[in-house]
Amino acid sequence: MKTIKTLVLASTCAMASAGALAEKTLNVYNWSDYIAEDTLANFEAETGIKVTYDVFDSNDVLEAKLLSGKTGYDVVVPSSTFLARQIQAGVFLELDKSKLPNHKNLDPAMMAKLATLDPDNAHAVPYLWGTTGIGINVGKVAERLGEDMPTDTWDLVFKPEIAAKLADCGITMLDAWDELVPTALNYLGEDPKSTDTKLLDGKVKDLLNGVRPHIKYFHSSQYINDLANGDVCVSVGWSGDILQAVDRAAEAENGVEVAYIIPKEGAGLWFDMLAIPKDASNSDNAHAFLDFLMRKDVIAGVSNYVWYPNAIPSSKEMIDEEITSDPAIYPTPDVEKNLFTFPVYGPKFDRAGSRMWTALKSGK
Ligand code: N2P
Repeated sequence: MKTIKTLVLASTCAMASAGALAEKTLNVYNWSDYIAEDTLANFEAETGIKVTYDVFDSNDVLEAKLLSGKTGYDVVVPSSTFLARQIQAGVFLELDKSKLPNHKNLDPAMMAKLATLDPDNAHAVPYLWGTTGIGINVGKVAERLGEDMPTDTWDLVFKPEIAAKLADCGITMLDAWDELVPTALNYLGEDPKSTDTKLLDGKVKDLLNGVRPHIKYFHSSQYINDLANGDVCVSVGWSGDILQAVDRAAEAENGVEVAYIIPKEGAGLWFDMLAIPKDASNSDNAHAFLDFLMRKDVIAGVSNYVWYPNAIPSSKEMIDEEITSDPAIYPTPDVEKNLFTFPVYGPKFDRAGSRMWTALKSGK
């Protein structure tokens, strides 16, 4: 009898401490190079919540985990167009806004736009946003194309005779067909939001196949260091990541000068969203983390570190002027006119797009 009581007591204690542990943990899955050095430590120090932090560099990878139904994560960061169809698939918790007092800090105009993808902004809040343009090694590109050749054009990566001249120093592309296809469509003078599979398997595929021999690799994070070290010289990439390369090269004083370009033909604009998967075991902690990231000092620290703008207008005064005054980061109305958003793809075009991309990458 005594033994049984002790056992019961022991297991009750074990359960209680497991509960306490669960209450103090948070599993976050975010893009790589997408948070300040001290953000997580500051959150842990303020809340006592221990964060386990994993990174990805592809919406497809995140989506596969979300659709499997068991992510093991409490906070994830899909781009808004992916978020829209993931909401339809029912993978997120509805946010409890009573646990998000800093929600009022979000930019109302941006929230109104995002509500077209997430009605009532019920499932997500914006984290950071940016554009998909081109990073170049200024010196090496000028050596190959001549000082007078304009670099503010997608010709650098989409025109075979120009790409051929740059191939020896390395052209790279994001491994994200959902961004490259609209970018190619826009370059071709078509609607970047088109979901016409004839266009995809015709003009778009031909354009990409035409430059395929000149592409060194398709990857969505390696190019930051490669650009900074001078190992590649033209990368289709994300604004803040290329600006991190600019910064890393300058810090290294290695003679490499990197620049970020929003080409004159236009570039894609996207928003990355914080959301809580339905299987989250620590949803209160997830809300606490979202709320922390909507504090102006916290998110200003992130923007200062990763060179991406955020969705909290009052944080702007705490962001380095070097960043807020750069039209490639905070697009001026003139630049904005040239930006387009990506479509939300349905299953048919999604299958066609990834099939085309897989074939392209393998050189078929
Ligand atoms: C972070 C890049 C995230 C931007 N390195 C892609 N949406």
